[in-house]
Amino acid sequence: MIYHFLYPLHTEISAFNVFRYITFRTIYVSLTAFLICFLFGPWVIRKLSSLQIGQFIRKEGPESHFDKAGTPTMGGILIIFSILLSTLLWADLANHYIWIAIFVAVGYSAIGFTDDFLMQIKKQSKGLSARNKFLLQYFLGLLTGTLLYSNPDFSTIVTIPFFKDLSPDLGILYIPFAAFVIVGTSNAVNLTDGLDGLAAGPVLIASVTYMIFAYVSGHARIAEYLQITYVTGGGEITIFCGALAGATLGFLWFNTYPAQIFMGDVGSLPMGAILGTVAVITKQEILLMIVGGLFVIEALSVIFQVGYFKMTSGRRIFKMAPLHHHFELKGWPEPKVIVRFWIISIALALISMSTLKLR
Ligand code: 57M
Repeated sequence: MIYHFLYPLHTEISAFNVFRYITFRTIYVSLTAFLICFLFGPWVIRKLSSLQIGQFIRKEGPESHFDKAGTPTMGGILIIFSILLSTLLWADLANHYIWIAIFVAVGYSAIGFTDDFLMQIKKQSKGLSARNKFLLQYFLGLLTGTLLYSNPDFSTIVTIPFFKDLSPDLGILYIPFAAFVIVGTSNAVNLTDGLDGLAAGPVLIASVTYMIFAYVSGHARIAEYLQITYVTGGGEITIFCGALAGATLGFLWFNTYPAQIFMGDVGSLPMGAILGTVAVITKQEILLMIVGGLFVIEALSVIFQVGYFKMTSGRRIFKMAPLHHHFELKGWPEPKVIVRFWIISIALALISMSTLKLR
């Protein structure tokens, strides 16, 4: 709203011309989202505690987690509220990519909220069945892919990192491809959210990385110089990445070890889905495998563990999957696992940015 109300006044007050700049609005959407989480966090923690929405800890997990039982969860409600409010304040609401990102955030947080509600409030420890959760996620992913495909300005080519001349055009198959990216990232972030701040840190790093990708791909001259796909109107998604980064940073203030609050599926599912959607909009879909490489590693550790477990009737590759539990059971203190995984995420983000030049 601020953009729509104040920028037009720049003819009378020249200083308001600054509201047209994506860089300026990205800084302030990030600060706004951060402050909303930082200021409302303590109240939300108290409210969730008073409502007794505390984390149920499964007995199969690492023993070190047992004393986490009862930690307030579903803190993702605050994250999503912060992202939506700050975006509505600072983004150009005439931009259709902004509304697609809002649609994904709301849709996936609704799935996560339902899962958390069944698990944490109705005490149905399994929550939504894996099948129903996946079907709902994929339906939303296909809807999002269709919304993008129906936009004549949106390109259906897939950018392959390092190979600037290799850009296959998927045509209508881009719809299921986009759904796969969004659903896969959503579940990978969900699996990663198993230690204090372990998901929030890499989501923060990935959202800052895609903030840069969105800005350069939405800027005609820079996109041409870098020889990357120019996305008409895609630059506004920089603002949404800023909102995600700010909200995640604010939430991390309370979710860092020892966590006072967990985000719940209501936070992890939309965070991953937003990253997947931003990767699709900015035409850096495959690069997400590097930017979000930690999420990929965590998800693959589960796939290999479950597959090997079934093939060998009970033998394991890791002490426990996802990978963060393996290191916990090897004796690494939780903070050591968390910060080392963050370091890996930062390194992967830097490598992904280098691919913009290595083409
Ligand atoms: C998402 N959820 C955390 C919290 C968070 C197939 C299998 C790999 C599925 C997987 C699974 O259930 N994943 C669900 C991960 C859970 O966190 C809650 O869930 C939200 C995110 N969706 O916001 O509300 C637990 O993680 C811990 N946690 C923290 N700090 C945080 O900031 O300490 C979370 C956030 C919380 C808390 O303990 O309760 C989770 O781990 O479930 N299952 C697993 O990951 C299980 N692994 C497993 O079964 N491995 C087997 C399989 C693969 C064959 C094996 O390796 O042998 C582990 N998770 C649990 N117990 N809870 C181990 C068993």
